[in-house]
Amino acid sequence: MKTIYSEKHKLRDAKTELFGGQLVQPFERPSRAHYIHDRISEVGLGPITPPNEYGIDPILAIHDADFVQFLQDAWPLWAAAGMKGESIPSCWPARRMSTKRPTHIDGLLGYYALAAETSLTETTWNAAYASAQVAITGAHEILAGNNAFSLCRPPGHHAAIDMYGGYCFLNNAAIAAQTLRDNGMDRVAIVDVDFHHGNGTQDIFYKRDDVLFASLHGDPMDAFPHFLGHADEVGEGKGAGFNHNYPMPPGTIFETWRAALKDALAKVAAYKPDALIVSLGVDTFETDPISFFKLNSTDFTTYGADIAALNLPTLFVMEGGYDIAEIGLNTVNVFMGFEGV
Ligand code: 5XA
Ligand code: ZN
Repeated sequence: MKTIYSEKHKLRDAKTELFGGQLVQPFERPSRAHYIHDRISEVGLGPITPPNEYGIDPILAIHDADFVQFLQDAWPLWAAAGMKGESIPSCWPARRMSTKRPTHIDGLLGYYALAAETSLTETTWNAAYASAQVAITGAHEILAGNNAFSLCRPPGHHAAIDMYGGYCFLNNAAIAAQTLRDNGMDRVAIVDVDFHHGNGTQDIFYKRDDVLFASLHGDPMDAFPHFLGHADEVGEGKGAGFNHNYPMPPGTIFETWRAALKDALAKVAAYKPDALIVSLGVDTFETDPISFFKLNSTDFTTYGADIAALNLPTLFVMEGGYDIAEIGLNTVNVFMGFEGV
């Protein structure tokens, strides 16, 4: 299987994440992609190639133009306001407050952010843009008849039409899905196996029947993003019945998780999509530092084979995973299972 990878991911190298009341080194850091890249080379999974340049239009097919412009303007505005550290939101349009778009950068950050852990930096936009190109290039591999892995960094599944956070800026999987739709595919399914609910992807496709979304994740009562991902969120209007959430409690073991995956895959099979996109996060791993599922390294191989049994053109898009020493092994194990090697 071909991997699409851009060196520009290194431009996303924030120094601060708000975690546990402290500013710490972000869990989402460049070495994540390096370990995955190295493991792919080590096992000879297939070629690793740079993305093509598809420009801004496929991004604007998913995200609001004012939000995309904000991502580019945020750092210059922050610096011009004389701020010293990285750009962190500190106030939000909470219940019964105005939702008018402010002009000051502090207000804009709260307007577009869904969480405070994700600092914006001078080169964040460049990395997010490159990550989206990695996803779009992967979608074009699918259109050409090949399965592929888009080694996206920064990740994307929390980014909504006009919101960033949870380490995500542009929704890579959604942009890839829309690329498939805009190039002749009628139906696309996205299965999100990251530990966290893919709130952004759900939000983007919630009222649509041409992209089915299924997400397996930590119950939002206990886990980020806390305010979306419940089982009763099933889609709306034309999208009713095309959104499937599988929230699971702390300590969930593989057998339980796999039963949920099989249910989700059965729904995908019944939908008869032209292609499958897997939002692949390996933060379901038992020693992930910010998650609470109990999958071991072999389980990743097992569920890779489960996904392969669908026999669909499949694009894997990288999301989370923070046990960095094991991220290469766990990610590539999914592909070993998928390819039956
Ligand atoms: O999939 N999302 C993540 O791994 C990021 C979660 C951020 C929690 N503050
Ligand atoms: Zn995650």
